Amino acid sequence: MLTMKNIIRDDNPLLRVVCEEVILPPSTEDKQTLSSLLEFVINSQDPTISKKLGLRAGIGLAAPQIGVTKRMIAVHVTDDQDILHSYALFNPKIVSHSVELTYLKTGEGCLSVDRDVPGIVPRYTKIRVKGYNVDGELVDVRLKGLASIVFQHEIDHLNGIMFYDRINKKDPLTAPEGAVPLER
Ligand code: K1U
Ligand code: NI
Repeated sequence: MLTMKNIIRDDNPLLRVVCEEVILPPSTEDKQTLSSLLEFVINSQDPTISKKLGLRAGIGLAAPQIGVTKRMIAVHVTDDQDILHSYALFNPKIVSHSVELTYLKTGEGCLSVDRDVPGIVPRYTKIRVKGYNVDGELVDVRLKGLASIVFQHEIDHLNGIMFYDRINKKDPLTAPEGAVPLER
């Protein structure tokens, strides 16, 4: 079972690696790694388990954050309509996206970053993602709102990109023209 000890921090160069595709059908080891990512995120949202294990609550996690530089992510997030978006995917890929941009009004956090980094992180409002579940079956999903933002944050990890790389350094709190703020 993963704990905070398994999560590397942003001084670790592994978070800057462009991760390798997972060979499908997945090996038993890759399946275990993928399942452990989702298990961590679910555990981190359970008050009893997270207190016992000392977990920081998360809504997503990517394999490089546990030092595994392979293309695997987990997302477990409930949207504003109380719909749960729970996914564990190999080789997730954004196949299309909206022109419109959005951003979280409160900014983004990251389990690999132990400090607050204020600033607007522009994201696509809507995305379509294809990937493969733990059994190696194709998953094709359309996402909007917070789930879309979390997917983009996790897929960025697979490309060695941190959320603060996307904050405008000269003007961190000015949104791109037309970008729609999202409250959560
Ligand atoms: O990738 C990660 O480090 C996880 C990260 C995902 C994320 C957060 C915010 C915007 C985009 C992606 C987190 O989960 S940080 C914790 C967090 O934001 C949160 C935790 C519990 C409830 C609600 C939010
Ligand atoms: Ni992160």
